Amino acid sequence: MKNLFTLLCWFALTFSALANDGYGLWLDYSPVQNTQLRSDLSRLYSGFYFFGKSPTYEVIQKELTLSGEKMLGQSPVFTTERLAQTQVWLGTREELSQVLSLQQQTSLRALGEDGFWRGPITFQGKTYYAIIGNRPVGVLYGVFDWLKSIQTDSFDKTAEKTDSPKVRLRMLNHWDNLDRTVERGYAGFSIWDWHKLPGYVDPRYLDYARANASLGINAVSLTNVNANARILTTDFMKKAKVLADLFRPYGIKVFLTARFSAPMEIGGLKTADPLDPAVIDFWKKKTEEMYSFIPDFGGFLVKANSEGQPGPHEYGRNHAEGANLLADALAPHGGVVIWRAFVYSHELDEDRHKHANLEFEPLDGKFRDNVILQVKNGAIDFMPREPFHPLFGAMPQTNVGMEFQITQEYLGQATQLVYLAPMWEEVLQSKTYRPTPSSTVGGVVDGSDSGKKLTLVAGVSNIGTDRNWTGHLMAQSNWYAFGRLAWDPDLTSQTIAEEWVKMTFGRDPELLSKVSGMLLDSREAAVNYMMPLGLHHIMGWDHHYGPGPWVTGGRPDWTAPYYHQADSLGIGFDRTASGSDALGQYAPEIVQAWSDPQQIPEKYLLWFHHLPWDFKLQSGRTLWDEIGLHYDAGVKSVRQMQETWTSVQDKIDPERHEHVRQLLAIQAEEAEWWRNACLLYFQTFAKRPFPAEIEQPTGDLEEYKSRRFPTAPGIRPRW
Ligand code: BDP
Repeated sequence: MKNLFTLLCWFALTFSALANDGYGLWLDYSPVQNTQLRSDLSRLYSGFYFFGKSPTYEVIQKELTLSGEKMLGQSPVFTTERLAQTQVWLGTREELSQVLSLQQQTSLRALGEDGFWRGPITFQGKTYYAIIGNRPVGVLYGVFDWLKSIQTDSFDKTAEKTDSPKVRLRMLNHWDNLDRTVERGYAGFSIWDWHKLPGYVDPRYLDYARANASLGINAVSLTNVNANARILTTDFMKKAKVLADLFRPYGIKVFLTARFSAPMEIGGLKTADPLDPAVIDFWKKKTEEMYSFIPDFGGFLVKANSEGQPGPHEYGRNHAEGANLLADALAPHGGVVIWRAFVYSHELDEDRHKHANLEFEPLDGKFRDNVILQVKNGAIDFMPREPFHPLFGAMPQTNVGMEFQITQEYLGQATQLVYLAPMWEEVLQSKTYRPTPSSTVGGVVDGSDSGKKLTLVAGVSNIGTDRNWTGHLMAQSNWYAFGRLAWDPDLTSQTIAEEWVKMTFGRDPELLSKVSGMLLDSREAAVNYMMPLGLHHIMGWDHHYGPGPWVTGGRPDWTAPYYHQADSLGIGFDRTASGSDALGQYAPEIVQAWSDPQQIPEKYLLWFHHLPWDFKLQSGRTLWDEIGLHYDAGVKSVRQMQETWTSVQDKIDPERHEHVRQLLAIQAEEAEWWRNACLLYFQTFAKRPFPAEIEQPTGDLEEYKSRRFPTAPGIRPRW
């Protein structure tokens, strides 16, 4: 008996040592196997010298300690002696000025405040490896980049590397409520434990900051855009201050969401009119108080006059007047207002697609310089595929930032593997033709086409209290990809996928090509089994889980038939000049090409056109048949993903493999559910048989319609 107990303990210990629950993200630092590299690194880790002092350098020391122990089984040596024992030099351009040539200093300066240089420097006959930034945080970014090069097998000690972000604010938006529920959160509860703050500081906050800094994310908004004014009370400012202090050495600034009616809710005023002197004074004082706690506070993120949130319209004022009120309060402190363009009226719009442009374009030039308009990637709402939002390129005198959704509200939530970088890449690379004929969304957003300096890429976070942070382990790749694209919107989804796979699962070539292949195919698979050929907004009511093309009731623009418009003649939303003319909000080049159903990319077909079921597509097949083929192809792609995953079983630790295996099985069922339910429903209009080559949809449409998910996660709070 005793022996059995000992054996069980041994097993438990051994397997817990092997177990990998994904907590370490892409920063798990697997051991370096290559002997030459090991010996080079071992030498480098034997002598780090910092040219200055900074809390950020302490962060770097911790990261070097962790990485040294995990990659080499060796603790780094931090020397106080600059020359003899030293192998690696770390510091800012200014700190290293005595050892850098003027030319080196000039080229470093050109990299901007977050840029870095790393490479060999020869000084008095000895070569050092140096990592230099213009600020300590640039050094931190350089160190993370160096560690990444080791983890992705691309470190060359003789090569120089420079990099700097193309976007100024690289920001996560948490939709976290003060009671720790997370709107559209699928990974547990909020990691911000407001109740225990400021007294208790969860160590997880630091791992969160590390992960963000490793990607160059430099701003976080902590609270839900459907905001609670309480966050602006003194008690909560004290709590937010603790987080801001923790994040500062990692180069991360804290933002908070501001509820427009806060002057009434916590200020005791009778109005929140942006032109009222008492309201102006409230915001001025509130902002001053905020800066007394957080001297580098980033600013406010605001959702106003959208989906029931209060805003300037209540007082007959426009969005610019609302935004400028807060901008003026923040300006003396260097803060920024991020004003969301996700608006649609309380009354039914003729086409919700048009609303933001109708409301914001006339305000171009009216916003203060410290306002950024944060625009979702598409005009409806984070659908699996949307054409880019027509506001990009349409407001040349305004700072226009991007809002992506990392949390997979409409893309499988936490039960589906959907790598989102291909979607973001597609949007960023879309041609806007404005402000210049060669402009792209990415160019408008990063300022290269718009000429703007105050640039922003924001992503709605998918982070929660689950051990693996993101619910689905593979959704870590979306946090990773978001950060990388915010740093450089020109990166490809493939490059990013390969980096992430190497850093997460290791460098085995077969594993790399198979798992990155799965990631890269996954988004198109989801589009196919959910909303192919430009279909959109046909998901389940409210929780948005699963199919719901039949959903009616409430506001028409919250229902599915409003968007798919299926009838006995055909399907799709006519947004051309003969319909709502939302298409007319794009540049003439796009209007011309997309007005023609034969010329528009088929992926956007039903987004802009209502077409007969027998309309012929490029394949020569009818629209009805192609819809069926797309749904079926989506299901088959998921099954392929399952097979691929099985084939790499011996290359991945059992815990993470099994986690993903189970979720892929759920995904396969959900994909079939989407296909069957949507095709059976659309068939009631099309009245045609399914194409013979697809797996024939099974199940009972009435049963699909009757499914209810009252406990689905992430449901929005009721106003
Ligand atoms: C929608 C979400 C809702 C958010 C809203 C927003 O369903 O929960 O509040 O976006 O972005 O996609 O404000």
